[in-house]
Amino acid sequence: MLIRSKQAGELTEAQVTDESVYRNRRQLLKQMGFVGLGGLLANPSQAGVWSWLGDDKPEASLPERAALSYQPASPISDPLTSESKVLSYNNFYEFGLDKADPQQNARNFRADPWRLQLSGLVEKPIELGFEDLFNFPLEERIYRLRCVEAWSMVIPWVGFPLSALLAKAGINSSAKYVAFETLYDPKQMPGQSSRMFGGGIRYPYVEGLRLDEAMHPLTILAVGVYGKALPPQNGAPIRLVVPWKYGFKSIKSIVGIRLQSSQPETTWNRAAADEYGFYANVNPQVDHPRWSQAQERRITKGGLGSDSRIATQLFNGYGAEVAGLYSGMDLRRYF
Ligand SMILES: Nc1nc2c(c(=O)[nH]1)N[C@H]1C(S)=C(S)[C@@H](COP(=O)(O)O)O[C@H]1N2
Ligand SMILES: [Mo]
Repeated sequence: MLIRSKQAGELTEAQVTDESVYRNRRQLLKQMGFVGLGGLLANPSQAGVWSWLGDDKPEASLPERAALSYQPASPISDPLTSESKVLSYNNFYEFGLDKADPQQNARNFRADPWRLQLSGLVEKPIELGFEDLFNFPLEERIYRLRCVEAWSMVIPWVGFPLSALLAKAGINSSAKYVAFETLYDPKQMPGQSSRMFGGGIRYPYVEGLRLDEAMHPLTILAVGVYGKALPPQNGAPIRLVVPWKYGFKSIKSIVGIRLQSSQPETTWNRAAADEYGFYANVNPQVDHPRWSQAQERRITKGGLGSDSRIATQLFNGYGAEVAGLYSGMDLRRYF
């Protein structure tokens, strides 16, 4: 992991320093007051400070996440879900089915080096390496995340609009949909090599959006959460976030993005077409065949009695921004 400065190609000392040593330096800097609330801003003038602190001992803990520099979000009225909950209560079947599995089983996941390919109906295909992912102007976005399982969180992501990447490639006029694909690496992702461990879905995990949904300003590619690079369990190094749709649309650890003319297959639709549609817009009036979607359990801190049951909102509360994408569509049929 590394600290990314916004200037392209510029290496900070963190990138050329052994991770465990760097981690301890950061700890020290924090105590010394060099690391502010918003995280350590990547700033070349701080490089000199690192070098004083070269000989502290490594410690064993969860992998440190690199601090990012970004434009902060304006706050929203919903209280944030705690960072520890966001990082420990996950759906990422490649690393197991229980909510606590991804954090445990993805500990040693290697997100660097990475290769993300943008292909299909574009003027110029693009390939991004790990460091390129952090070279877009990063913004914080505080979004509600509503899982189809009827729980929800409020999460401060750091990322950039998907449209910024698509625009770089130049979209062909025949493109109507965008297909996404997660890394396929059964050696690193135990769920991909065991039906029991991985829930029996077909891998790699795939997802898709209509082009206008993909270009919508609320649709982002996230590279961070809570001010730092994504941890593996949340989809490192880059994942989709589409806040008005059920969480399963927000595909993690993406290696492929393809523009195409036909509607892409999606993992959950393939697994159970009567339960999970292509659109998957959050809708309290369209129940899952096996449970109601009228309400949700809002997770804030976690712990006994801290969750609350609240009404689910159409389009997860983003109707003012996105309802126009679906005007004239029967949302029961296109669920
Ligand atoms: N590749 C992949 N992406 C995935 C999933 C998954 O199992 N595999 N789970 C989805 C589901 S069901 C949800 S609710 C969100 C959860 O994101 P979070 O763990 O970061 O909160 O990730 C989505 N993206
Ligand atoms: Mo989900």
